[in-house]
Amino acid sequence: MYDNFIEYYLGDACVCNTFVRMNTPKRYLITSALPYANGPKHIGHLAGAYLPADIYVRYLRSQKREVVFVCGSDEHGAAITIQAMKENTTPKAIVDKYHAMLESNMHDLGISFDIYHRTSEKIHHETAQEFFTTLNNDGNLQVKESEQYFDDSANTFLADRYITGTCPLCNYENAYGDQCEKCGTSLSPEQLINPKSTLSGNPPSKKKTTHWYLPLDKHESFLRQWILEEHSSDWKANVLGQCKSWIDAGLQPRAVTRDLEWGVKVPVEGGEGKVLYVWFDAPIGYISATKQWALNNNQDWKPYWEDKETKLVHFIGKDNIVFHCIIFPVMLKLHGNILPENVPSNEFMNLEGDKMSTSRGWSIEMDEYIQDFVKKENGGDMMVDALRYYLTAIAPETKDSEFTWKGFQDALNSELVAIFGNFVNRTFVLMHKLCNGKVPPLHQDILDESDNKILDDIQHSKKTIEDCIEHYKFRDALFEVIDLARKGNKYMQEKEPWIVAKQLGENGLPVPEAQQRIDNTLHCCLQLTANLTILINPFLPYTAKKLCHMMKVVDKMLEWENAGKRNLLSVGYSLRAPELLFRKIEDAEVAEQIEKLKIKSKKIMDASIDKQATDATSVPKESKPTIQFDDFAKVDLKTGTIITAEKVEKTDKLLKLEVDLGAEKRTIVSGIALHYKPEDIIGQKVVVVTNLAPRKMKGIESNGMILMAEDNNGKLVFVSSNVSNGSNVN
Ligand code: B3M
Ligand code: ZN
Repeated sequence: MYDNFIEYYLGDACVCNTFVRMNTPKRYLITSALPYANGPKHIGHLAGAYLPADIYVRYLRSQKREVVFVCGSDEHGAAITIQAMKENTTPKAIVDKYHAMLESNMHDLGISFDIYHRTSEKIHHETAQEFFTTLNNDGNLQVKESEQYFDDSANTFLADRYITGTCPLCNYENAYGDQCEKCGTSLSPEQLINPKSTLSGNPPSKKKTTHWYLPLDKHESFLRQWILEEHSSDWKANVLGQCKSWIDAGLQPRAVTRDLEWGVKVPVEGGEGKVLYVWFDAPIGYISATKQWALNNNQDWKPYWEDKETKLVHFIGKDNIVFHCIIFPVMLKLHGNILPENVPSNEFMNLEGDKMSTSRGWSIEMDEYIQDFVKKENGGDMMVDALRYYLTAIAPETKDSEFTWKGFQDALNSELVAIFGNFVNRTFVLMHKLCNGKVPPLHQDILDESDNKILDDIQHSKKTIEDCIEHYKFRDALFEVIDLARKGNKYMQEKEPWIVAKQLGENGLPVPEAQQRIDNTLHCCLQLTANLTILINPFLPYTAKKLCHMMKVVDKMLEWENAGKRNLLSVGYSLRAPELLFRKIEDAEVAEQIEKLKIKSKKIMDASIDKQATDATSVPKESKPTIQFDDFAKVDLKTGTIITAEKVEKTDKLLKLEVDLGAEKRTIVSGIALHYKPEDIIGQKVVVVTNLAPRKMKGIESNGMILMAEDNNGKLVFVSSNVSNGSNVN
C-alpha cells in the first residue's frame, strides 16, 4: 500500500468528528484587503494582509472547519486613474495589467484564496449599487451640497488622490486628500496644509457640488458599544487605539460619492456623472467575491454575510483600520449584514532602515522576489517558504518591524536550515543508515524519561500553537514550531544514536540493547518529524508537502487533529530518502540584493528629480487661461543677484543658488544646470518669485523660483533687469 497513513486512520475518523468545541463558529469568512490594481505590491503588503490571513485559513482548513477565503483587486478610485495618466493609457488597461500581475504573484507565493476577484466585474457593480440603493431608500444616507476643491485648468473636482498637501499630523508633504501614506492617518482634503492639485500642481479653487453622505455621527453610540466595549478584550490594542481616537475626535458624515468617471455609477436620481467613493465600493468587493465564489462552487453565499454563526475576519494593514472598523461596519449594520468578529491589523514593515515604498523604489516587490528567487534554478517553492518564514518571524503584529537582507539570511541559515532542516535531515539520514530506511519499532520496556518527554513536548507545543493562531499571534506560533524542532535536535544530541551504533557485537551488528535504543530514538524523532509537518503546514505549506512525500503519507495526515499523536508513522513502513528542504543564503546574495535596492531607488528618485526640474523649467508654449488682477497681485516678484552657484550632487539638472535680494539672501534650487555652468552665472541679475511655498529637492529646501524664458532654440535665458536688488517687479 502506498500510504500507511490512510490504512492507519480511516478506522477512527468518526471519533475525531465528535470533537467539536462549544464555541466553534459554524463557518468562517476570511478576507484580505483588496490591493489596488495600480502597480506591483511589495512584501510589506504580503506580510501585512495576505500571509497572516493565509496562515489562519490553512490552519482552519486543517481543522476541517468550513472556511471561505476571499480577496481580489480593487480597481476603482483615483489610485487607478492617476496611474493611467502616468502610464499614458486607460484605467481599464491599468487594471487589466496589474490585476493579472497581482493574481499570479499571490498564487506564486502560496496565498490560497478561494477566489481572487475584481471590482470591475459586473456582479460587483450590481452588488455595490444594490447596497447603495438600499441604504439610500431606507433613509440612511444624506444628500448635501457643499464646496469642494476644484482644479480650474483641468476643469474637474479634486478628491482623494487628486489632491495632495502637507499632513496636519506628521507634516509629510505628499499626503493625499483621503490619507497620509506616511503616518497612515485617514484625512479629508480640507485638512491638508498647502493643498495642490495632482493634475496641474496648482492650488485648488472651490466649487459647489452635491454628494451622498454616510452620517457616521449618528452611529457613534453603536460603534462605542460594539468596538470599545464588546471587543475591548479580543481586538488588538493598535486597532482599538485607532478606533477610539477616531470616535473620540467626533465622527463626521462621510461623503460616499465622487464627481468622477471611473468607478461604480451612482444608481439613483441625481447621481449622473458621479460614482461611488472607492472606499464605499471596495469592501463590498468582499461580498461580490463571495457571491462569485458561491456561483463557481454551487453554494449559497447568503449565510456568509447574513448568518450570525459565521465568523467574519478582515486581515488588513494599519492604514485601512478606520474603513474596516468604522465605516464598513456601519454600512453592514444598516444593510442588515453580520459584522466582523475581528480585524487583525498589522503595523508596517520597514526595509533596510527606511519606510518601504514602491513609489520611492525602496521596496521589494512580490513580483521581484518571485523573479529573483522563486523562478531561479536553485529556488522554487523552497524560496517561497523561506520568504513566508522570515516575514512571519518578523511580522509587524504589534509594532513596525524591519526587513533586512542580513536578517533574512540569518533567519534562514540559523533557524530554518540549522534547526528545522537539520533535525529532519539527521532523522532521515540516520533512519536510513541505522534502521534500514524503515520506521523502527518502539520498545516500551526501555522507553525512558527523555523519550517520553519529547513525545509530550509535541502535545504541549500543539496547544501553544493553537492558542497563538486563534489569537492571531502567528509569529509566536511559528517560534513554537521552531522551538519544538530545536528540542528534537537536543534530544537527538543527547541520545547520540550514531555513538550507540558503535557498540557493535562480534558479528558486526549492534548489540540488541543498543539497536533497541537506536530504534526508540529514531522512532521518536520520526514521530516528531511527522508532527512538525502538521504544525508547520499553515506557515510553510510547500515544506509540509515535501515532508509528506519523504514520509510517503498523504495530505490527510496534515489534519490538525493528528498533531500530538505518537503513532503517525506505522512501524516497519519504509520512507523515502531525505530531500533538501531549505538552502542557505550566501553573503554574495545579500550584497547583491542590497546593491540592487540602492540602484533601483536611485534610478527612481533621479527620474522624479529630473521630472521636477523639467516641470520647474518648462515654459508652456500655449497661453494659460485669463486670470484676474487679484490673482496676479498675489505673486511677489523681486530682483536679485546670484552670488553663489553649485551643482546639486547626483542630479544632472539642478543647481543650488544663493541669491541676494537686498534685504535678505535666499537659497533657491533651480533646474538650469543643463543650460548654465555654475561659474558662468555668478553675478547674474535675476527676477525671483519670493512668496512661493518652500519646496524640497534632493534634500535641499528651495525658497523661491528664478524666472526664466525659453528662446527659440529651447535654451533657458534669464529674465533680468538692472535695478538694485530687492526691487519689486509689478
Ligand atoms: N485598496 C487600500 C489599500 O490597498 C484599498 C484596500 C481596500 S480593502 C476593501 O491599501
Ligand atoms: Zn501623516
